[in-house]
Amino acid sequence: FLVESPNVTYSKDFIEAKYTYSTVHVCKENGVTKKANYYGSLLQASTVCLGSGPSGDVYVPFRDLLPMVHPNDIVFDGWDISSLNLAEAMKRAEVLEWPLQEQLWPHMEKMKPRPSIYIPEFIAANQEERADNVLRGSMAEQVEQIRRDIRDFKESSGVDKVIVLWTANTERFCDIVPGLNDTADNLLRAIERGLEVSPSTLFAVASILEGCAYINGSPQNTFVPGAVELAAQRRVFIGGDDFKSGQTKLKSVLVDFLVGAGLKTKSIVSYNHLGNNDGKNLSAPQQFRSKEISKSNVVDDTVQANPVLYGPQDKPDHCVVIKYVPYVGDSKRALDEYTSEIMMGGTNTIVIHNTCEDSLLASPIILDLAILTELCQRITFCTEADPEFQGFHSVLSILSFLCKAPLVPEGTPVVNALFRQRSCIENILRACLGLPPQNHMLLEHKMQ
Ligand code: NAI
Ligand code: DG6
Repeated sequence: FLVESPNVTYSKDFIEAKYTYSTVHVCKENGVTKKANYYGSLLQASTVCLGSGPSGDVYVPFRDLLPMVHPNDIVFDGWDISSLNLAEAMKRAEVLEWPLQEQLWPHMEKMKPRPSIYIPEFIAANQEERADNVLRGSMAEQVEQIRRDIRDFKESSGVDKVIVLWTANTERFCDIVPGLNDTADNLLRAIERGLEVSPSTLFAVASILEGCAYINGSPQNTFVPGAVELAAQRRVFIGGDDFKSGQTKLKSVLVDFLVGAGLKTKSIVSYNHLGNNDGKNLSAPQQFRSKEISKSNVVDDTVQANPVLYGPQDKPDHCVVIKYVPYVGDSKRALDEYTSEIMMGGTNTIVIHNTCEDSLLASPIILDLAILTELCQRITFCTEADPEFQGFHSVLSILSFLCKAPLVPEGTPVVNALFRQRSCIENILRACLGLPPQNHMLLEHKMQ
């Protein structure tokens, strides 16, 4: 063949070609390396407006409103029915990128979970294969061991306080049975006799008896009436239930916006699929049911607050679907459709598709829960009518912002709307400083 080109000439002895060579030189600029942060933490990564100064509004980090524990100062310990050390567990979870895992490995591999209480019928049967780190003995003996573990951790770590948080598998709901779990005494007796008490409730009892606050990050009814009564008797904080991390957090904003704007939301359909171990456990019907209940009640208070739109029996259709799809791993997909009625027979449909690492949304919430609980342990207040200083009720409803199904003292209102929940925390912390609540009126800017 012959190349016909102005850049190529043929002679008797040579082929001469003019060729422009290009390649790519890459150099790393300083400052592009990722740094650790606490994004997603209300306390560490969000701000509050203190008020106005000469050059406009003044914002401070939430964490600076009052003296709070810094997450870097928290010492961690825990239990797991799986014996893997935390480095191996991190590898199995496939959440963090490999270079990050390599950096964390030497720190994580030294941490090994303590053996835990395993009662197979409370979680999915598909979890059995990982249960190789379990306590033996009677139920009462196992609770005693958990109490010893808490004391041992407190002593060996030298920490000032211990807060216990359930972030283990979702369990099935427990029946509330008179004589079994309806009072503190009955619950303690049921443990002595080895009757039906869930592992998460056994941990709650052990923590409360050790005087440690206990938070439930999962949806099941860990706080049976007997556990709530025990916490009140011992003046120990309990909080929950179920971390409010992604789809539900958005729902508690969006429905508040729709109904608050006078649009009549008629149908909410929420699909999720995920492929992490949480998804695997939730693929069993009873565990899914716990999560379905927790995810479903989140719009109730907003709907009930608007009798202009909704009659007493009237509420939107609300459907929650969760499917286990191993391929997507921790990268959970949440697909939502909100349909509302608008003026003159019109319909407004909003569709959302959210993809996010499930675990990385939950982790900062865990820190916030512990740090806020610790702060609340140091707050007391009194009124003119009741001048004796007292702390918060043992059911710590100020944690609602962080929970899908907020636990509140009996007979008190449940608030799900996210920004009402946030204002509650902000205004209580402001009150501790003698600052008035944020009213957003900005009257000074509305005068002639
Ligand atoms: P996971 O399945 O990855 O981790 C749960 C761990 O608990 C496993 O290592 C398992 O071996 C262990 N476990 C099971 N039973 C135990 C017991 N009796 N004692 C001690 N350890 C036990 O689940 P993931 O994703 O960490 O979620 C944990 C909980 O938090 C689940 O209930 C989940 O529904 C809830 N949650 C998670 C959110 C998220 O990750 N975005 C958000 C909201 C709630
Ligand atoms: C599927 O919904 C799995 C669940 O455990 C969720 O990942 C978790 O509860 C978070 O739910 P949400 O609704 O706050 O995103």
